[in-house]
Amino acid sequence: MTAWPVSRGGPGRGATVWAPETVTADPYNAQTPSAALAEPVTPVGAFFVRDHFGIPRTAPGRWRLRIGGAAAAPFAIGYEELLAMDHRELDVVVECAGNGRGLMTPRPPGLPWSQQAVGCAHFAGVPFRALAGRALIRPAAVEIVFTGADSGPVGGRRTAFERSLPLAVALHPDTLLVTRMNGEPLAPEHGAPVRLVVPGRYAVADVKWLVGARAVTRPFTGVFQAREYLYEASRGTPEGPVTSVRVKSLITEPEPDTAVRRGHETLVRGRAWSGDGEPLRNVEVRAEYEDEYEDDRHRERGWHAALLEPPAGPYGWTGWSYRWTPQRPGPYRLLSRATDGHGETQPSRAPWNARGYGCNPVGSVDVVAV
Ligand SMILES: Nc1nc2c(c(=O)[nH]1)N[C@H]1C(S)=C(S)[C@@H](COP(=O)(O)O)O[C@H]1N2
Ligand SMILES: [Mo]
Repeated sequence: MTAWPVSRGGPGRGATVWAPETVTADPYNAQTPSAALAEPVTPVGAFFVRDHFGIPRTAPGRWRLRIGGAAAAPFAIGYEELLAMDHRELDVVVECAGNGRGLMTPRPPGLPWSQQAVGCAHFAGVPFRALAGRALIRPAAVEIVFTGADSGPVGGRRTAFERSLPLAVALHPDTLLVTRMNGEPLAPEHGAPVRLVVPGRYAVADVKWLVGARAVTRPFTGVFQAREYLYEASRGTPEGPVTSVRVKSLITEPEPDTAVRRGHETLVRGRAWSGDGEPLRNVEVRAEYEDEYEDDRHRERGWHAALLEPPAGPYGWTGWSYRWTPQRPGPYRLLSRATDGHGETQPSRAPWNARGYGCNPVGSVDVVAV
């Protein structure tokens, strides 16, 4: 696992080694430590990992990406050739569609993520569009199917991790074949040597260890497209695929269960983001005293506008802050609520669905005023 020391600063605090918090060992799944979510760019050594199968290791010198299917001029490209092409750099929030599932009741099946299967990285990559142009994709094509080098048994059959994108999304200039994350070559667990990054979509779209891209003339029906990653009202009643990231905010400071001083200003800080490059309209903060917890009658009052930092581009997250002075001694719940340019806002409770996707309730941290 890549991890390196990062000085956290502050009196009495030594260097901290970032490492994701393991959720399952095999396949490897780990979440971003909450302290790392306070960083404007999530360190690679802290970044959450979501793997369905094992991590395939391909030396960059042996890596090939095959582009074909419904295309008049299929071809394969190697790593050096890809590196020599024009790269585009973007800050992108990568969020697992199941992020927050662990907060839903009853708990849907799947990894029990709290709100830490998310991070924001600085990516550099070649727009897929540049390669698609060379392959001369046929007009009949409707989607591109992207294939990872990883595979494993699904229902008794060896299955590769494959996901498709509608042609227009695949050909969007911000859909990237990524070679670098935070200025370094991709780490093995994040898809080395090349992965797809589709800004604004849940991260299941971001196929790691990318080895194939084929144009298809009918919508793809692979397991990870048509059986998994669907919103379902109840088991077996699909309401559509997981696509755009839903608007969300998190509180990163103060930390949960810490003491704040009554009559003194406390800085409440956090991050907010939305999908599809949709700008945030606002982030609001509300402090509830213990007797108001879970009391929906009060829930529409007492929201205060937080100060937004300049956004890190259309797909990054936005830091925000609010100065709060607790008046009474005792337990408080701090809540944060982001609204995007479409007017989409975070619901007060986790929006339940059978597989636990798109869980974006208001951010929440409990503290005690002393
Ligand atoms: N090849 C491959 N790509 C994959 C996956 C996978 O299991 N195999 N998992 C997907 C899911 S569900 C998520 S949330 C992201 C996680 O990216 P990360 O591990 O770099 O954070 O990778 C996506 N790409
Ligand atoms: Mo995911």
